[in-house]
Amino acid sequence: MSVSKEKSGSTQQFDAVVVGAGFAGLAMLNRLRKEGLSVRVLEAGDGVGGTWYWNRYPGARCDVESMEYSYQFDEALQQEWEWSERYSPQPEILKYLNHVADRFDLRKDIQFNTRVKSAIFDEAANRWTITTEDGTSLSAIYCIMATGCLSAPNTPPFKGTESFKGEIYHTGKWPHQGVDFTGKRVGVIGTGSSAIQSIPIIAEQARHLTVFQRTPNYSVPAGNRPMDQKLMREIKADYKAFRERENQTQSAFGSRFQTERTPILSLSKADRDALYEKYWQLGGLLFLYASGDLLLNKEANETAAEFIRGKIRSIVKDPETAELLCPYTVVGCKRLCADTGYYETYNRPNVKLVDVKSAPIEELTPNGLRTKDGEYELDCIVFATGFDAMTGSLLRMDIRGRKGLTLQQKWAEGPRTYLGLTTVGFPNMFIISGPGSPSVLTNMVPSIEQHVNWIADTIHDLRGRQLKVIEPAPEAENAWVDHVNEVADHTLFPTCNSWYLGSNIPGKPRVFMPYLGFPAYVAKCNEVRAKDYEGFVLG
Ligand code: N01
Repeated sequence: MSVSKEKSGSTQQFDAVVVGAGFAGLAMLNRLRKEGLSVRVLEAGDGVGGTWYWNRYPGARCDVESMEYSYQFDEALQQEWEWSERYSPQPEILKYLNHVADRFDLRKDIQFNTRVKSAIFDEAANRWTITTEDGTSLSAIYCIMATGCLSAPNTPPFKGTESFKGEIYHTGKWPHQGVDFTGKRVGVIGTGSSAIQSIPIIAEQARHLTVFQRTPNYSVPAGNRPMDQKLMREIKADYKAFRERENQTQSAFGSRFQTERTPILSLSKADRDALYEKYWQLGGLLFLYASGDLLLNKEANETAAEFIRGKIRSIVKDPETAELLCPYTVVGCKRLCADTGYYETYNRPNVKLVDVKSAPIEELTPNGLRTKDGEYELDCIVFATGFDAMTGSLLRMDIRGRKGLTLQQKWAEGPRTYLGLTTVGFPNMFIISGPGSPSVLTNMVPSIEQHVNWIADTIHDLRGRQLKVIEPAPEAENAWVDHVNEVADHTLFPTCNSWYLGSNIPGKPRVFMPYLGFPAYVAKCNEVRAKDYEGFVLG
């Protein structure tokens, strides 16, 4: 251990400080400990879990299959853990992460209820000073941001919010004791993944539910069911090879199903619809595997869009509501949603859909919410309004690199990174699943583990060679940012408004943030290391 955990003045010294104790922070702590580093993890919540700690809204569930959405760093762990459903519900994922924290004795190095206020690089000492909101300071050689891609909730500042006499909730900050909507008139603002998962369950409980929709989203049935025990045994019998096959897919999931190769437009309408029906029945995000050109060719995409609109019209009985629920955007351009009974919910007599595109929300009132068209009386309002994605959690802290440069200044025109892991001017700072890495376009757990391993291997190499600093070179960063954009520009992703582009947050620069293609990305990261950290300056 090169630097001990002793106190120097009031500043505790560590080799590494990790911010966040979700999937990323826990894996990072475990790996760095094995490397012999002294590590402190700082976590704002009072428990581990990150996303799965905060997002406890009714119906919260992962829409990557359970056998794929788990750690692979420990064979015994992946053999012993039993998932109960095809897609894990939030409480089970949180239980799993608590199990991991206990099994690897991680809690002793995690400081809970601790929100990081600032991280400032000291050029003379080549160390980071991390200060928490309660005024505690920690010093570390490496500062690792495991702050998550979707962890800074977006709460639109509606006029009159403070005047509303009922309760307000945000899906991303859900009360831990749960919420009982029985007998209540509930309003949900938003129709993204969080809303689409929670609406069917809230509707069952509430006296009345009003959904305020600005933009309809495409949703496919998740096809959730109890875990297929035979499949679980088969995967566990050969987990390593299974994980390797997963890593060869573009999004690090779904290797049991190959993307169809036939261009969708070469098929007759009847054959296309049969193919879409097959993927509709398969369930979940696999729908996008129905054709290789869905996100490349607008005309091809439109055939999928029309298929889903047909489904909506056949499920929702009231034609006006059905039409309002039909999106006319590119399927998958915004994150595709997976649901359990979402469209069916609009057939309930206690559910009403309100279009706030044509008549926007004007204000919250003491008794409810007013749109341009009228007032809705409500006892509770659920903000399912999403997140300041990918950069929000980083930019809400005061992060300063060389010469006092703030990350806000550095990223004023949008995030700039090398490999999504590092950024020029901020030496020895690593970002897990940062902008410019595959992150949100992949199965997050293997993506996180790939970053954790790359960072830990890099720190291992630096220590072995007694090097103190790693920082990307400006040319490498510029070339990487260009490459991320170039890859995205070959697809339909930049053609619509989505949080991938930051366009859900007023004033946020419009930049496509994730990198498309997991295998190519992993190959690039490996190549950079093999070429003695090509694109980095070591010192
Ligand atoms: O957030 P969102 P989310 N007035 O940004 C609306 C992941 N996730 O929390 O589209 C009125 O998708 C906004 O409308 P519009 C997943 O990656 C995963 O649902 O901007 N409406 C939109 O409808 C997902 O993509 C899982 O016009 C306003 C909604 O709020 C990501 O998290 C589960 C508004 C926000 O939708 C985010 O999903 C849940 C305003 N002023 C989430 N502002 C699983 O794995 C915003 N909206 C299953």
